[in-house]
This record gives sequence, structure tokens and C-alpha cells, in this order.
Amino acid sequence: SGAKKLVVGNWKLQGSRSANAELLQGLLAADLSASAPRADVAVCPPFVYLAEVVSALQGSAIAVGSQDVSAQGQGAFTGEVSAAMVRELGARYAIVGHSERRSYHGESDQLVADKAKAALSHGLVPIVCVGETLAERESGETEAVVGRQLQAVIDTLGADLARVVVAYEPVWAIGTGKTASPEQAQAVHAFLRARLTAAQADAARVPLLYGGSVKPDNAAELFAQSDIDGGLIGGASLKAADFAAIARAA
Ligand code: G2H
Repeated sequence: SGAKKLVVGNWKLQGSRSANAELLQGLLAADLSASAPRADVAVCPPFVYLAEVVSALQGSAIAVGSQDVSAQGQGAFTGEVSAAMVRELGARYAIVGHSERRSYHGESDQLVADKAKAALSHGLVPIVCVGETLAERESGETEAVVGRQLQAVIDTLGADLARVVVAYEPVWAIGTGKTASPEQAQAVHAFLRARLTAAQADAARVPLLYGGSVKPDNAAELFAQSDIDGGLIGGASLKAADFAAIARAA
């Protein structure tokens, strides 16, 4: 579509203070607001680095997000990090429901929706991830699965639905080097757009990101699809040159 794209880096469980400093220095040197004017850019480091990353990016156009957030506000929830805490550190986004959280940490559709609600209520923009496994795709269940994942968010957020970002990440394409073809991705994005719009007219403009092995050499054709509004980038977000090239492909 013609609007500005959103390109988000998901660092996952990677980084160190020195590696982060080098990566951020590379991103700042790439001067993305000038060299990638069609992309809004954000990076999502592990929680413990949020403050330092926000501070390093102060004054730049690069926003910061967390990779998860608690559904709880506060209390006896050892190990959790609240949306208010993430927001206080200066983050703008919170990824919720990444497939790695759904599969390795057993996060349900409802928990993911509750996390999105907690994020929104503290001024964070949730990036809600949905996506099917290979077995689900092969048995023709892709739309049923992503539809079910999205429905929990629709039911839980009500009138706030239009304030989220949705990322479609086919599980079989995550970190595997297999990318959905632009046509495969577009078909699911069109389905998600239709579902969002049917739920609420305003939600037609919810940014829909594609994630799963996005690289400099496939980003442009993905971003050219009419319902792909940007990307959620894992591996390729750890190299400044690659992440900058993806932002420039917007
Ligand atoms: C999917 C994606 C980023 P990668 O998880 O969220 O990772 O680009 O490494 O497939």
C-alpha cells in the first residue's frame, strides 16, 4: 500500500551491551530517517537493555519496543515485567504472542489478547503476532488458525482494536530461511484485513506486518503487496547493514 511502512527488529534472546552499542551505532550511521524515509523503524531488545537502547537512540527516529509484556498490572508475579514499566522506560511498542512465546511458554490466544490490552492501557502499541504451523498450513487450516488467534484480540479489545499492529508470521518461515512467497503472505494479510474491517471499520487501517526470514533481497517484493504494511525482522535485524537495507526497501 502507499502509506508509510513499519519495520520492526526483534532481537530475540541475543545481544550484549557491547554488541548492542555496535549495532545501534551502525543503525544511527545509516541515518534511516533520510535514507529510508518511507519506513518507521523500531527495535525490540531484551527487557534488560530497554533503558540503555532508548537512551542510545534518543533524538533519532528509531523507536523501541519490548518483546513481550505481562498481562498483569502489578503484584506477586515473579519474573514478569509490566506494561507500565516498559512504557516508563520510553518504549513505544510491545510484541505480544510471538510464536516462540505461544509454543515454548504455552501462551494461549486469550493470554496474548490480555497482554495486548495491558500494553494499550499503558500507552504501548501492541504488535500482536499470529501464524500457522506447517502442519496447519498443509491441512488447509491457515485461515482458521490465524482467524482464531485474531478473534481473541477482537473480542478482548473492543473499541481499541484499531490501535494495534498485527504481525503475520507463519511458524514454518521463522528463522528457517523459508519465506512465504509474496502471494502466500498477501493472501493471509488480505484475510486478516477483512476480518479486522468486519469487526470494526476503523481497524481497516491496522498496520499488518509480515515476519519470517525477511532479508534485504526479499523485502521489497513483500512490501510491494497491497496488504503488507511492513515487516517484523528477526535474524536480519542483528546486522545494521541488513536491517537498514530492509528499511530502505520499504
Ligand atoms: C520471526 C522473525 C522475527 P526471522 O520470528 O519475529 O524472525 O526473521 O529470524 O525469521
